[in-house]
Amino acid sequence: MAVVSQPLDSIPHRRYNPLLREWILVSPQRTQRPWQGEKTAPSTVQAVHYDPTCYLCPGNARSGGVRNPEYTGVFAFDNDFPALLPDVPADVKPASSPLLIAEPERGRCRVLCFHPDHSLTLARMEVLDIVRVIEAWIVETAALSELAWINHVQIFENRGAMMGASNPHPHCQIWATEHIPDEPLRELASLQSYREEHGSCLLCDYISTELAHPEARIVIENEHFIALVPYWAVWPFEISVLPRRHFGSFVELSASEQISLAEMLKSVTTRYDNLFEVSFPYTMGFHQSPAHGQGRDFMHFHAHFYPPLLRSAEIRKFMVGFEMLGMPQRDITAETAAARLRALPDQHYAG
Ligand code: H2U
Ligand code: ZN
Repeated sequence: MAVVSQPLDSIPHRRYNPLLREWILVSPQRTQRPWQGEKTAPSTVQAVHYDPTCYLCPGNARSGGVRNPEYTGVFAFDNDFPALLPDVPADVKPASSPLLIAEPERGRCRVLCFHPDHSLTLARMEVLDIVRVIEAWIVETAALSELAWINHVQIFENRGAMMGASNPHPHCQIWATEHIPDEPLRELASLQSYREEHGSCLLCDYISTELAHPEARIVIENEHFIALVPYWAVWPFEISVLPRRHFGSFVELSASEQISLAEMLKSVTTRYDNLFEVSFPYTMGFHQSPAHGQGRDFMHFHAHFYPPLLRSAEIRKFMVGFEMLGMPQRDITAETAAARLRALPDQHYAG
């Protein structure tokens, strides 16, 4: 591996993602290029607290016909249009070729409403209400992990129409699967081989490296969590949220870590909204240990925020071209993105 002696903020270079064991191309000299392509209308902060047509608001009928209760806190239900089902025949018809491989996949899909108020987002919710959401994530993780045939619980939020959210009501999805999906499986493999080679946790060591130079990529620190733009970030304003303590899953969060995580989620999403003064779109989700033992000691619990916006509320990054055929690429460096996010106020622009 070549050592780069020039400052990385001026020359094209590639950076290694040790969690996914892949490279990403960084082209900081390219940030001034003109844009005449698509501009997407930004999502503004919602003003409607109850929408009679919303299938997630309290008391409303969902599209399958079931009526939501008049819930006052969080509300979880089985997805009416689940991608996975608990009962699938155990075997499929044998393939005619070893290159045509398929296997049944069982799972359960849940939807969790964060709050009865249709207008809210994590950024504009009270910390204690976000703690209620974290408690629900713990309950869902524990209940789904109890199923002997479930091995992974993936919690994720698609925020904003740009990221495919079907509804602005504050909510997330939970997909529990029989197999560990590829992304966390790759992370687990990297964490395991790093531990075997170095005797320590890759993410614990990465946190120490970042804490030694907090001015580089750390955006926010609180008592138990750190939010940073990872050295190998792909999305322009990508953030990882990492606990200082090594643990694997939601069910291991202490009471004070739950409050710290709630504060961190509010701070990260508030800064995101403040960046372009819009309701900032993203996909975010948590990676946690597998449900039944395997890799339990290796996983270091964390959240990934993958936001698509690039230069303004209207200009998004597309993962196309070289990125589909070659490798991921970014223009602004992780350090520039972190400095911009760090400089933003912790108070939401909409008050
Ligand atoms: P997204 O906004 O991330 O798409 O999540 C909303 C989920 O809610 C989606 O998976 C489900 C959709 O299947 N849903 C219901 O379960 N019931 C409904 O009445 C509408 C939407
Ligand atoms: Zn609603």
